[in-house]
Amino acid sequence: MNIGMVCYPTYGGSGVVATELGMALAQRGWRVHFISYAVPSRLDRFQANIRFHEVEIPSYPLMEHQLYTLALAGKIIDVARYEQLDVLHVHYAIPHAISGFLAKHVLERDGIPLRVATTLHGTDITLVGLDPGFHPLVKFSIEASDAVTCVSSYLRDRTTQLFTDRQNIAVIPNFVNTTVYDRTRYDTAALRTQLAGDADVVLMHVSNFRPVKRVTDTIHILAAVRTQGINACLVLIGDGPDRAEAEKLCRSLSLCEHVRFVGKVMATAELLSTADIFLLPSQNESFGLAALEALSCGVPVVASNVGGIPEVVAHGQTGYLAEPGDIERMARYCIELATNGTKWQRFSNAARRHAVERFSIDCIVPLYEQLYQRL
Ligand code: GMT
Repeated sequence: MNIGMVCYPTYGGSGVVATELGMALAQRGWRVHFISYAVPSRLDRFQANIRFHEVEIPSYPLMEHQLYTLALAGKIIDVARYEQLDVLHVHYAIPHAISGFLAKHVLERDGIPLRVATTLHGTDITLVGLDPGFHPLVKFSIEASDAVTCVSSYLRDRTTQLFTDRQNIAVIPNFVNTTVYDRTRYDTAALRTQLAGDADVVLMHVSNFRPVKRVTDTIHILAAVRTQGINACLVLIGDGPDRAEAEKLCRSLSLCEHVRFVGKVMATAELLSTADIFLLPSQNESFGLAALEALSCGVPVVASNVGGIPEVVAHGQTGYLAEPGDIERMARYCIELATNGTKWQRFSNAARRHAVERFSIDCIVPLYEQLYQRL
């Protein structure tokens, strides 16, 4: 089967999931065609069965704004026609599902059938899709897709509350490559020293530093942990709009020497494997893929009790959850894990087990395969 995979190529969860899915499918014998305006960040090497098709956006003096939605539809039509796509899988509703719909109907006129599956990831439903200008389009694209999936039950419920009474929306949770995200694979001692110096406890956070991630909360948590006499440091991986504010906060709290800004790194498994606790204090999160990757590396997670996070992190077993913004409680949970080695080990083992048993490629990718077969 030939599968077209449309996603954002940038540093973000939906693109990561699409890329990991495409790579897993290719390994299982499917032919996968990625379609985007740049090579997805995790598609970092040649792989048999995978092709990348770049969407080029034409410019003309008359057009002040780029026509990405149309350029993408045009590229989908081209790839579907010449590579004989059976299924198009679009990740993130805006504008991918609209481009997919357009392409499908253009092809239909030429007698070429193309089935479109849409996976909703988060802010396409909870934030961007709610813009009054986008809402009718997102609603339409959900209803017009041949299949729709959501990455958590929470997101499916929000989708039906906010957009549609469509019944057959499947929940297919995100997954993690538990072979790559496995701390026993890496000899992390030297890396940990490079990242964290002589710190006894390494807190870590990975995100795109958008306001919804509440990155500055991680710095306040570090401050609260350190006031208890714990020699902790914080490693921040990623970049985005709130980085400058986070750096400023470190300076004002005199924490610069204990906070390491790593910037954007695509291969996070080895870095995560050096951490003791992963922090995800988001305001909202439909799933929390970074938390799952941490769990797979045996890193307990302290996170917000919002959205789909409780479907990923089991409170009191693989980590702890608190209300968003409750820095004091999150810090208390970190201190508990940092000062009780037996408990930390128990949580770490449970975290790894939870990831392997519930969210591995073997558990989740067949659900997508069944969906494609059905389409
Ligand atoms: O940040 C987003 O909302 C977009 C998306 C992305 O591309 O980064 O993230 C969402 O999708 C991820 C993958 O399914 C989920 O793990 C994130 O929880 C979700 N982000 C939010 O809901 C804020």
